[in-house]
Amino acid sequence: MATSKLRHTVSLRDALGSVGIESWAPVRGQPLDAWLDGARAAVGAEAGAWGLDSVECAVAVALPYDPRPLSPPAEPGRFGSVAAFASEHRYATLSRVLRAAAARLAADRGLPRSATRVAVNSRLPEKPLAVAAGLGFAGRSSLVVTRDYGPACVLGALLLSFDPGDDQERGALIPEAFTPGALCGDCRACVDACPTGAIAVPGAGRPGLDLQLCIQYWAGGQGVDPEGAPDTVRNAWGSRVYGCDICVRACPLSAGATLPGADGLSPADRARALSAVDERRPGAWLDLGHLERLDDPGIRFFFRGTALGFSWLGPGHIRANIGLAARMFDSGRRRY
Ligand code: B12
Ligand code: SF4
Ligand code: SF4
Repeated sequence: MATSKLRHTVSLRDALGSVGIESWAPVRGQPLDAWLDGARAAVGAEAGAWGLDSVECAVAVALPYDPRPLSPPAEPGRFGSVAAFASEHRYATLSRVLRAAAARLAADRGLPRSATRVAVNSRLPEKPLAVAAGLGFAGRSSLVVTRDYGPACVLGALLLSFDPGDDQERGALIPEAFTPGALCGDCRACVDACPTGAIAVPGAGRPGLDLQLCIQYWAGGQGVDPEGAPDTVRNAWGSRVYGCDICVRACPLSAGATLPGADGLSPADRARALSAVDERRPGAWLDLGHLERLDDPGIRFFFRGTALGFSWLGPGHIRANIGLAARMFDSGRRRY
């Protein structure tokens, strides 16, 4: 798309920096075309709504978080945990700041807002875009291990129907970066840490992640019933209400998100400061007794606007997660 001004004053770096994004990289040319082909296949009829045919530059973005466990509240009670990516609504925060950056880029070029699209936890292939951009490589856990934060980050994409120019590309590391585990070397920390054996042992034949064994597949997967999870998963459930931080926490490269800089703040601390007050819900610890007493409208109200409020995760699913967490808590199996 041609811009209405010959010169612009707001670069990609300005726009993303002004909203607090520290890790990002653009994809253009042939790598972008290859990604767009995959994206069209992934979203099918929604390709038009995403404006995929007019994308000239796609920017992959990572927002870090701290995956380490917080101590449960000191007061007596039965508490269930929510994983770090969802205890505060990181997807909402990233989406909001990217929309602000996109609006600034478009306005500076005299373009309508529709010249930009933002994708966060969407149906678009966000992990392959991050790898194509050179933000990181596909880890054994199947998560993108970013250079800056390891897997301890959520990902997003800014799709632009113009080329913002002037910013350097990193480019994918090497083709192997797209194959889960190929660049992990001898490390198998996530394989060993996963409580259900969901992550393939190197050289064992079975590739990637076994979804049927992943706790979060059953806690947050679309259309699955957590009560139907295999015993291996139910026995390792702990008192989780939603999410599992174990493979992220185990990765040595996640230290990049939590190591404090000279000012005492880590990238995860700075990213957390971007959250609006209403994005800091539902919190890392939830009172299981209270949740067990809620009816469906009560559950909907409690989780509205949080990462557990997505339409596909109805109150019945959340109630089943709560029931499993409460049973595990009461039987003393409280691993988080
Ligand atoms: C469905 C989904 C899940 C499912 C299935 C995950 C899976 N690994 O298959 C469940 C519910 C289990 C899940 C769990 C989690 N998820 Co999730 N999930 C998604 C979602 C919405 C879609 C992914 C998907 O299935 N796409 C469709 C398939 C066909 O595409 P694909 O995964 O890219 O795989 C294809 C190819 O790309 C290739 N491939 C396979 N694996 C990989 C890995 C890489 C890196 C590459 C390049 C290619 C590749 O083979 C596939 C066939 O073509 C994405 C958002 C998104 N749009 O990517 C988040 C996303 C992957 N999840 C995310 C997170 C944070 C998590 C959890 C850590 C949350 C938690 N704490 O509980 C766990 C981690 C579990 C794990 N070890 O993967 C982040 C990952 C961030 C990162 N650094 O990588 C994402 C990107 C959301 C976001 N925007 O930040 N998730
Ligand atoms: S999210 Fe939990 S259960 Fe799933 S692969 Fe990671 S460690 Fe294993
Ligand atoms: S923990 Fe090790 S094996 Fe797993 S993704 Fe990180 S680097 Fe790769």
